[in-house]
Amino acid sequence: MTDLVTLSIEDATTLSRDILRATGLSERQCEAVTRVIVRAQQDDCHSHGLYRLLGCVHSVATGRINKSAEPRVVDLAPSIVKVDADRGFSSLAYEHGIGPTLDKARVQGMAALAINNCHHFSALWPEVEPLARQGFAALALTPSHSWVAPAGGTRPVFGTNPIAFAWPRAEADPFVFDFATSATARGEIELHRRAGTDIAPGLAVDASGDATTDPAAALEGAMLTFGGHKGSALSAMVELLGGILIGDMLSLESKAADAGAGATPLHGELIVVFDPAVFLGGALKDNLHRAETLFGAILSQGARLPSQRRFEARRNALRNGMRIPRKLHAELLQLLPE
Ligand code: NDP
Ligand code: PYC
Repeated sequence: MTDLVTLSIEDATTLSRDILRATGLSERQCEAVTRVIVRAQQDDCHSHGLYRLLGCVHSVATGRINKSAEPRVVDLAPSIVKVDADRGFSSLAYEHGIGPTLDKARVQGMAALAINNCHHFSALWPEVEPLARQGFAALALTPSHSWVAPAGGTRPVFGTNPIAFAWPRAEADPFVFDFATSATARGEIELHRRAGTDIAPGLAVDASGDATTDPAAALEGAMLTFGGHKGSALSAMVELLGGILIGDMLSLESKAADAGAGATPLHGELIVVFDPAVFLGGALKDNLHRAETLFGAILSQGARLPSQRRFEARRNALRNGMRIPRKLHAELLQLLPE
């Protein structure tokens, strides 16, 4: 017996939907959350794939998630859409707000979607990659709970604060990156704790501020930013743009509001969409072609583009299904109704 179980995309979708339904979450939230979870799993993003169902179920059980949340879309300005997620998961709020945001970007050349009051747990690339496939460039960022120390410090201030970016390519998968501004996502450290394996050096300090490779000590202490002061400054930027600018919580405030419940963070998210067709008009094609020169210069020396691994994993999952640890599968089955 292997330690892995293979699931088809249909199996994974049904499993996720049934688990979420059993929590009492509205059908529309179950569907929206399932879409991002299955997309992450099929791209081999284990930290934000089916594993996240454990966190979602726990979060609903804490009573902090609004199970019947109805996102409210507000046309705030010629280039700004705001969505109040009504304390539901971010995924449904994103789905409500992105259409009107794209409409504005097509007219103004750029537009922002500010999501407020959402519980956020997902990878960000599922929010920007589809936009690049429609010809837009897009940037997304969101705070989380304060788990990360600033460069030079040892006490948590920042969230793991991911930034995702996508750029359209006419004849290839879009250029997409998506990473935490911490040295690794917290979910990756949690997976090490579950597997009983050490984390790499340089990712975290323990509660006394000493370097650690013990995942449990790292989760109790503070994670570190990537690239020292550079990741630290980017993380602060995420707090300012994805928190203060849109009138929502900082990661420090989200963590305080959670009061130890362990629910997914409650805060805001900012997505900025650019329409190259408006910026470039008749020169669009030539300029997008120049971007290909850049990608070619990267690839021609044996380097890879971000998301290349994901796209390959996705093609493989579509052919052969996705593999998850047997232990996780057993835990997930336990969450299904009798
Ligand atoms: P990783 O360090 O695993 O990957 C970051 C990015 O770098 C990916 O786009 C990846 O592409 C790319 N990449 C990795 N190796 C290379 C390479 N050798 N050459 C070129 N590109 C490369 O990400 P993190 O651990 O920082 O984050 C994982 C996920 O966690 C993200 O999806 C993020 O959105 C999510 N997250 C969500 C949070 C939230 O609050 N909602 C908080 C923090 C993280 P590829 O995938 O193809 O390897
Ligand atoms: O993995 O750091 C993380 C994370 C935080 C919120 C969702 N994912």
